[in-house]
Amino acid sequence: MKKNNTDKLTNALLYTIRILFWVAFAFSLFIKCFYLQFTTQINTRPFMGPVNNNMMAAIAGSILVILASIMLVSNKRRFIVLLITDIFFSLLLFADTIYFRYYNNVLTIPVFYQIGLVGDTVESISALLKIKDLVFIADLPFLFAGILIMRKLKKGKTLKLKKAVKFASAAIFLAAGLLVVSGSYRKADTSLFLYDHNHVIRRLGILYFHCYDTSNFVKENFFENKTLTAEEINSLNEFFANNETPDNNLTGTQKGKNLIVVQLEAIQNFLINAKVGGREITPHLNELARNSLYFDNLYYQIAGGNTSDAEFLCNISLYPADKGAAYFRFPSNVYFSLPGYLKDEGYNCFSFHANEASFWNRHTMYSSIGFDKFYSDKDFTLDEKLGWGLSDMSFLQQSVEKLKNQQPFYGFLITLSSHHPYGAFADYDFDVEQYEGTLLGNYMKAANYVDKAVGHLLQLLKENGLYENTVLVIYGDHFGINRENSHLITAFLGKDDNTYEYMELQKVPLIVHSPGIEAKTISTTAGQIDIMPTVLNLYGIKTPYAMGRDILSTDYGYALLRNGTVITDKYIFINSSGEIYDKKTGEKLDINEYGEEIQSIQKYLDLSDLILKKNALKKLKK
Ligand code: GP9
Ligand code: MN
Repeated sequence: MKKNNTDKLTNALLYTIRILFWVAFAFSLFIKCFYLQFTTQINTRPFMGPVNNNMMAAIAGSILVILASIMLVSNKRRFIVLLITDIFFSLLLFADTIYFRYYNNVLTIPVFYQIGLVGDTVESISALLKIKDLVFIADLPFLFAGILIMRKLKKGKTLKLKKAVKFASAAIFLAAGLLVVSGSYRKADTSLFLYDHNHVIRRLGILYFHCYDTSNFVKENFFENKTLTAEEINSLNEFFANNETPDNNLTGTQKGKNLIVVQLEAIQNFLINAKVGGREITPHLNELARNSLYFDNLYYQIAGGNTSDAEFLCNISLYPADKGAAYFRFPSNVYFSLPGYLKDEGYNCFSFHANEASFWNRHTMYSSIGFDKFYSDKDFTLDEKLGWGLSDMSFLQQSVEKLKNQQPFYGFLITLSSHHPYGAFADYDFDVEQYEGTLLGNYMKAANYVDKAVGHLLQLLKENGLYENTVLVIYGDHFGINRENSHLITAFLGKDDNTYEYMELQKVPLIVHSPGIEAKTISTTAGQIDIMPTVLNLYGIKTPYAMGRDILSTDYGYALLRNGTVITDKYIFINSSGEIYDKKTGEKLDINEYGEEIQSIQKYLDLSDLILKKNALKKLKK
């Protein structure tokens, strides 16, 4: 009788401890996630608010899903698995937090591939630690004690959970978890997920993010056949063999000089030399264009990666990814990049952009392609705010300060002030006459401001003794006025609003300036993909794995856009409609005359996709 009572008591105690163990696991995991979300400032106070509530619900739902899967483990191992899972998440969330304090990003699977780089940069993890981080291990002594007590009470017996109970409870937890997470997903603003991992974490929590990152990685890496066939290798080798850069009269003339490449946000080519009310919109760029190599027939080739695609085209000379952003999908591929080539020549290579380092996954991509350091928003003093953040004027000033003692250098500078929708320039002092208060008017004002900033940059280079010894490359990343509103530009320019004129507006300026280079306007049709081979040839550096060409070494130009549209010196072929226009007159042409050439150019997209999806340059590398 007495023994029976003791057994009952022991069993009751055991059940209580088991339940407490589950609760402790779930609760402590929630607290750790919560701590991460706020200590990183991915989420901000007040704790209660629509975004934070939704994030917390998603974390709770994710924990329910984790609990459901552990319920399926055998009776014997279930609590040990719970303990191991707890340790796993403690380590992961702790590593995320430490990594975030340095990089403003949590860990992703591609980052694990570059862990060597991380090791080099994070000199001392201890400097990043905070006493509060003990929260990541605070529960462990209790869980260990729980395991020991349960062992003792069980005395070798295994208390069995009936199969039906086990599966039923797992199913209930799983259904509840998925319901909560999908509810949160529906409520979350997912529009920014494409640009920045931190937006995913802010809205759906760190656990959802790791699941999202893992599934993206698995999809990209395990469900795609990555083996290159002999035929694929041949077509790649053949393409690159035919794409070698010949020498021209400027080859090697800029060897040893510094390089500054400025990517201007949303600056289209029609702005160059355009006037409003008799005033030039971009007087500094116009003057610079007159004194430089000015490419006035260069098309932007961006796709789903927008600004980051322009960077990718310029620094890597491959086409952007077929969907999404190459910066997110293929950051750990082998690339032959502008910073990579210049690093081999002993250059110090830096990228500058006064926005969050995580935006477009820049931080991961930049370290992967060989920039020594990425100066992001945290590295700049926010002494003048304009639009999205630090003003271009101050950005360029601070960037030159950081660059000037690092010669020989390659500085890649991305401006930000002239980001759509240009409202920040509504009161800016530049008279746009009848366009005052309109989208186009504000865009012109923004362009005038960026132009002033470029003028300031030139002055800074002169003041700091860098002008003579630096090649300055300036180009626009993509359109500033979207398709829907492009009739505003054609009306301003006094042109018809039709497909041909719209296509002619999809050009960005490219200016290559060096006191040693004679000025010339080059109207060969080209794309952003051609920037790297063109610029590096000036340094005497060949680019055997670039898909672009040196614009100065060819007299027949073309630009292939990511949507399959092909523009050559002769025609503009619109892939979506099959229409073809004479490049100079806009008259319709007969597609049959050019079909074969168009198809052979369009194949380059397949080759570029092959390089990205199968990491082909790793295999071709001699
Ligand atoms: C963000 C900036 C703008 O950092 O480069 O990006 P966008 O919206 O133009 O792609
Ligand atoms: Mn942009």
